[in-house]
Amino acid sequence: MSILSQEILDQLAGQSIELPSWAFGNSGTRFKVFGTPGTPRDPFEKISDAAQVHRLTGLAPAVALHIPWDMADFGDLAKHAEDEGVSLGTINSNTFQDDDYKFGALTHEDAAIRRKAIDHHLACIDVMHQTGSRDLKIWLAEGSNYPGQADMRGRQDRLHDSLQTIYDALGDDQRLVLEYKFFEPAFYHTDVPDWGTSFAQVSALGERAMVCLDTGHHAPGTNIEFIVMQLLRLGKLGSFDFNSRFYADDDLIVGAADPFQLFRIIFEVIRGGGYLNPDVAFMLDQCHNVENKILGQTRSVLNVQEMTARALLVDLEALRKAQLDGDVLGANQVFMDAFYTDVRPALAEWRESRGFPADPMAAYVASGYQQKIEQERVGGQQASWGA
Ligand code: PSV
Ligand code: MN
Repeated sequence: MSILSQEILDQLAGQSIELPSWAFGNSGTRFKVFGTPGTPRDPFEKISDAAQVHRLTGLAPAVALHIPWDMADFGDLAKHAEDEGVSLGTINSNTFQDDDYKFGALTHEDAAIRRKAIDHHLACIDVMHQTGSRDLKIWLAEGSNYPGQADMRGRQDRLHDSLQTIYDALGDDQRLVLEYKFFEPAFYHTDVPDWGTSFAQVSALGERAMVCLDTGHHAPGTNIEFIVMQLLRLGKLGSFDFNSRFYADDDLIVGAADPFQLFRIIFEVIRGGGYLNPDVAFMLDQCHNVENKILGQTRSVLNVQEMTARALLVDLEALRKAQLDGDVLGANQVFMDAFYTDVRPALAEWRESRGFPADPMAAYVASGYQQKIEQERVGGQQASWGA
């Protein structure tokens, strides 16, 4: 008998994780972006690659776009996605690669530059109407490098005004999710550095404004699962950008650096009613600088599934009893017993029973898809984040 009960398998069957289109393009560090044979040249090829991950795992039915990196005829792109068996998901705005935004975008002192940044978001909302996307995700590269350089209070006030204008332009079934990040590219102050600031800003906008929690955007040692708990408690956790960090915003494969942290986060998602809750989007925000990109994404969704299965294994009754009894080590053991359970054989068996490969990583290698794209995608400009 499987160590995963039918009830747990049913819960796992509903899991979906959105992939970032940019994970399939070239990426790197500020030192070098490496090209790779077979890298997509346009959003259509990115979608085709993302669809492989869904075909192999059944876990990744949607793909997030980044504007303007993924500019296309969006009707055609949505049709292509549908033909490939996936859909278009969150639209990410980009106000971090234009010279005008050197000193800010939505917070800029100059009303004309703020207007330009707002208009970019209105254009993103137009894209959302064409793609059928629900969420507009905003991450701002805004802040200052030296004490005294900027009027932090004024910037916060302008940020509110700009966000309100964008929020008011959303359709009734669309949402704004505001992502925070503690530093980089600004090194002294950042305008949306933490969940509290994001929460304060989105709370002032309205019900359909939520916080996006990128797991890589916290200082070392931060108890991220506490933030997850708090945002769920406040009804403001809109989405995750999953990835791993060792040092800063490394964007490595989720669950690679600290699987136990991913387990703890997912446990709190389940505890707080955020699992299989359409209000909380599970997304990846990763780059694959040196590893195969399709395999990197496949590994990532499998890692999320594995830690979800383990988190669902926590014996909640026993845990609660130990907590109420003040049994510190007993409670911890219940928690750790679930974490240490190897669910991989049970998941492989279950995958096969549903018509997916037991080992999606090996199945990709054997599929010949990689050789095919390396042969076919010759010439043109490989997609990249353009850094
Ligand atoms: C910023 O570091 C970020 O996490 C934001 O989500 C961006 O949209 C994404 O990375 C891609 O650059
Ligand atoms: Mn992110």
